Amino acid sequence: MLTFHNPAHRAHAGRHEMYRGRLVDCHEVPQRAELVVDELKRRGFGQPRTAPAADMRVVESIHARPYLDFLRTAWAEWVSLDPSHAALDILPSVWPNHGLRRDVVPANFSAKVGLYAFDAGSPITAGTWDACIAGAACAIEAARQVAAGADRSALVVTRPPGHHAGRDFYGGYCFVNNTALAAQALRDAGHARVAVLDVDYHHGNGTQSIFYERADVLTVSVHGDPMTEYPFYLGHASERGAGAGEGFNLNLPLPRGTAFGPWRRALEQGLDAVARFGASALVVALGVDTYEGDPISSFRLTSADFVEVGLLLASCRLPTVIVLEGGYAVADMGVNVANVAEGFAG
Ligand code: SP5
Ligand code: ZN
Repeated sequence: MLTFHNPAHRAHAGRHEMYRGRLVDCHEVPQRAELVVDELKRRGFGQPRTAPAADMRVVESIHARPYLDFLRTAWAEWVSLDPSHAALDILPSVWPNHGLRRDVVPANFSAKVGLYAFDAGSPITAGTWDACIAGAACAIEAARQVAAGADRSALVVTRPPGHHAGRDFYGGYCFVNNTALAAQALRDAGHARVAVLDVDYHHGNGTQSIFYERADVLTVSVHGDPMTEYPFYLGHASERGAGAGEGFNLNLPLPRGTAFGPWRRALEQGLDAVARFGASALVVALGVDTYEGDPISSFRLTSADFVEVGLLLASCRLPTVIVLEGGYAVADMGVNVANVAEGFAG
């Protein structure tokens, strides 16, 4: 298994996220990726690779240009409004919700933040763009290496995560959709049918929405039921795709408290769908926030279960790119991700 890591990830370091009327410490912290890289090295996966600069043609085929321009320039604009802003994160405070226009990009900075953000838990900081675009580069390069046959599989250790980010929106700690970029890069490298299997605790709403009307990329997500779990407004079983993409999205929501047995049966349903689709390559959105010790999630997978998750994913026997998404039990994160990698590599 090839491993990649994002050398710029530390540049994204949020201070606070809004939760129930308070600003609380961010869950999505730099140490998450550090501990994963450390554990992979300890287990003999070798020094992870880095990637050449992101191919912006791929990035612009997944994200809208005005949205990317906003992400790239947001910090400079924020600080230019008032130099004291340099000590603060960017968080939205107003949104174009029901009955308000989304088709005009306002000139006001706060209004732009609200246009592109869908929650108040995803701070933009001085280095957010640098971290995101370096992560995108890793995802694209991993896909290209796997498509070229350099190895059967690759693991991309990056942050911030990406699966909640859509064509022109961010949220859920995600800004640029690394998983979607890997899938698109596999398509561009000649794989006619690519499957995305999202095993993060949270529904991959961004990835679903990016590919919702496409028949060439199957999206499957096993996640906490959005009736009670973030991101709440997408991820129901009734969402099956639309237009040409009808039948090419599968959601497998599970109740709070789900243990490995029923979770595993849902994953097997997802794997069956990948096989029936006839994918020639697979992208796994790997969140380990399904872990019993996760502070913001409620499934009950153990560290040992993650070895079996890796085995199950490998049973597809497809060229596979695994992209790191969530997981907030920081101290156990390295072990959990490395367990998946070891289970996969056999
Ligand atoms: C990639 C990913 O896993 N994103 C998850 C985003 C979840 N954001 C909402 C979490 C609400 C956290 N609640 C804080 C509880 C403090 N006790
Ligand atoms: Zn998650």
